[in-house]
Amino acid sequence: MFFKKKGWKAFAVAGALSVALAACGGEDTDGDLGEDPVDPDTNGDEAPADEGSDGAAIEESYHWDFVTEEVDGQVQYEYAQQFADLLEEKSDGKITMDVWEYGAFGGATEVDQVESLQMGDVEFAIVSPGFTGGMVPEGQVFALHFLFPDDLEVTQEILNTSEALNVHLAEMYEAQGIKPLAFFTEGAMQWTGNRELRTPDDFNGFQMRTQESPLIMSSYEAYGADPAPLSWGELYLALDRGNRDGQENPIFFIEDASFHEVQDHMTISNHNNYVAMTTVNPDFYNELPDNVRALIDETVEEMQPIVFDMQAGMNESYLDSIIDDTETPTEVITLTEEEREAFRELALPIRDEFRDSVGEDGAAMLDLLEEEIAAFE
Ligand code: 6CS
Repeated sequence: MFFKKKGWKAFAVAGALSVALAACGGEDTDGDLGEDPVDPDTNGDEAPADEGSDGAAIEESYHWDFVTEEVDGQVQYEYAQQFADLLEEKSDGKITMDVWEYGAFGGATEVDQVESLQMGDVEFAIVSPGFTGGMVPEGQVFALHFLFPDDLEVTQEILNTSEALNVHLAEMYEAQGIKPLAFFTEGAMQWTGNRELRTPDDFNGFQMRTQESPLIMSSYEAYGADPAPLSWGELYLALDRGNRDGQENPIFFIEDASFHEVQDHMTISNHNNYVAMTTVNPDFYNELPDNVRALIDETVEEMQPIVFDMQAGMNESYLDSIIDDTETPTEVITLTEEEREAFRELALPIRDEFRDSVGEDGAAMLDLLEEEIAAFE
């Protein structure tokens, strides 16, 4: 049984957004965005379980594919599984999904998976903006270090409510055949390395593995590193063989992918947070009956607090696993605020690089996002 939490789409800027929400059926059934107790017989809809929230029965059966960039036990895959279960339950078994681990859908890389979504070979995908820098340059806003607040609850609230992201950036993605339905954090990112990373000097000539986005690379070039993109499926071996010196990721991922086993050092830098997007092929989504779309939107909304708690729990417990691992020990250091400041100073000019490279609309989107973030601080 699910109880609706406070509506995550309680957008700060009500006007345009509530229109957008109403159009896609994303409001609570009573039209407000507050907490509503859920009738266990109906999963919170006034209609029975196999009806959409507009009350019309779902007539057809549907079977869809949902690809993720992670594997069993990791945040994205667990999210997609729970999403599929919830949708099946809400639709009384009329909607079922195959959930794919990273690499399982035809051996595709992260970038191939995005292309599968764009072509409609899969209906749903979890996409990390770090792999779409070549397709939607504005999505590189998530590559900017020290942009979002350190407090992840506040960051998630911004991801849920930002007009810059949920309207303007979402439109830019949709124009490229990728429709974001939600943005969620997978946790603060940390560095691992084959040497200690405490100051920008430590990055001098450092072969940093990054995702496939020019601005992620620029961020590390600003620290003096020598970044190069690589799919994460090849990263363990690259770190082990010394083809890459280090990488960035949330703690749960560092541990679960065993990167800590082949890295002697981890730096708690919190220089950024890892954002993922729940996305859908826009043509597929727009052609669905209203009641089916409404059920999808409702499920996306319900998953937001679930995935937040999931990443928080995993990141906390996996830090202990790394610290407690005596067989393949990793020295863990935490940057002081002064040490972080040295990186922040070098990272700030990358925002200008972002503005110069994405054009007027992208620059305006970042301006608005900065204002929204400032309003939370
Ligand atoms: O580093 C990466 O590329 C991977 N990191 C995470 C947290 N999820 C999937 C992604 O491909």
